[in-house]
Amino acid sequence: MERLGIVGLPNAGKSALFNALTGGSALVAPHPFSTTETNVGMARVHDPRLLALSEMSESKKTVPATVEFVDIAGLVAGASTGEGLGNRFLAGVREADALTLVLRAFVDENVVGGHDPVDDLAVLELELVLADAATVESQINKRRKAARADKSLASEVVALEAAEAVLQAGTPIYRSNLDADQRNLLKPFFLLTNKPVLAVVNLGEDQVAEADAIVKAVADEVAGAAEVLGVSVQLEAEAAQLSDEERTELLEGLGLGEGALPRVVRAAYHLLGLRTFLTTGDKESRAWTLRAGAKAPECAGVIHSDLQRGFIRAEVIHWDELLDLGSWNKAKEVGRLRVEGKDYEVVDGDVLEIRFNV
Ligand SMILES: Nc1nc2c(ncn2[C@@H]2O[C@H](COP(=O)(O)OP(=O)(O)OP(=O)(O)O)[C@@H](O)[C@H]2O)c(=O)[nH]1
Ligand SMILES: [Mg+2]
Repeated sequence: MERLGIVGLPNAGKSALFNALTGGSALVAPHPFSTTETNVGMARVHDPRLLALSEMSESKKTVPATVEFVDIAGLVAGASTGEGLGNRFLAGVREADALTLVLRAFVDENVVGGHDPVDDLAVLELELVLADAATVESQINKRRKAARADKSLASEVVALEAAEAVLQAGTPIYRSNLDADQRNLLKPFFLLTNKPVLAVVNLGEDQVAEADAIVKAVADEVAGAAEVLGVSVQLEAEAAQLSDEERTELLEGLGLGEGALPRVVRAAYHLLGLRTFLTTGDKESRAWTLRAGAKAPECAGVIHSDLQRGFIRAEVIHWDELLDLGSWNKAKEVGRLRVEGKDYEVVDGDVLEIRFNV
């Protein structure tokens, strides 16, 4: 299961964000290093397609897809050499498949720490870069030797050398000029800055008017290498406690629409390379998670291992086409259900019914 690590300086609001996303109850406190052990939780992916299908089928149950978030100990300068909770921090980051960097912008004199998100980003990235530089240094000579005996490793050494150069220049791999092939070749080394990144700027409730400018400063800095979202974490955490109606009223009243949390979850889901297929019926409509590129039997296996083992074929229709037709039976009647075999690559938004025999 892929997981998204929540990373940031102490008091950036990581645990507050984690709680708001997952409904968890991680300790949130105004002193540094409140979090010592990682907290793991699931966030629901808000998906209007699922809601529409559920309504169409008059489903008794509606089950959204979920994505796993991990709240990690805070980082301070020197973490790469074990300062603060450095080792726990690095272990937490290493186990994550992608990172959400929480950058603090909110001003609160009762909460220790700075409030320049671009500064936060620089401190975080420096430690991650230093840790990666140490990893590359410890590996590169071994891999050079191995490549003398096995010519197929030459491209890996080239990728390591490219990584060494950008890291020495202080650049995280995710923002470097290394291409996708080189970044893939580096996967076995579990470099921290080779993971995809989403930046969340934690805005104060009083910063709504300046929000765009604050977020833009971070976006300019990362120059397209990461999505950057502004979230008023505390405000949205409070909103998350309310009933659906009260929440909508509060957030829309502040001009925040549905709020930023659903966007954070969707961005995280995509960053992890996750996609959704759907099933719908009167009992249940459900969103299921697949990895980009997965074929029909693998998706059947997400529902139940028997469905993969005994897979015969899938009946498939894209969600919007099904919605236009109004029901699964109608789609069948007018011959719009496609029959797909075991080589069919399921795409995001497909609605499936699996035929199987065990
Ligand atoms: N004013 C304001 N305070 C916030 C906001 N987000 C978090 N805080 C406060 O900041 C403090 C730290 O929040 P946490 O979520 O514990 O921070 P953390 O990043 O998990 O911190 P560590 O676990 O210590 O690394 C708490 O007192 C929160 O109430 C915000 O958007 N506005
Ligand atoms: Mg915390």
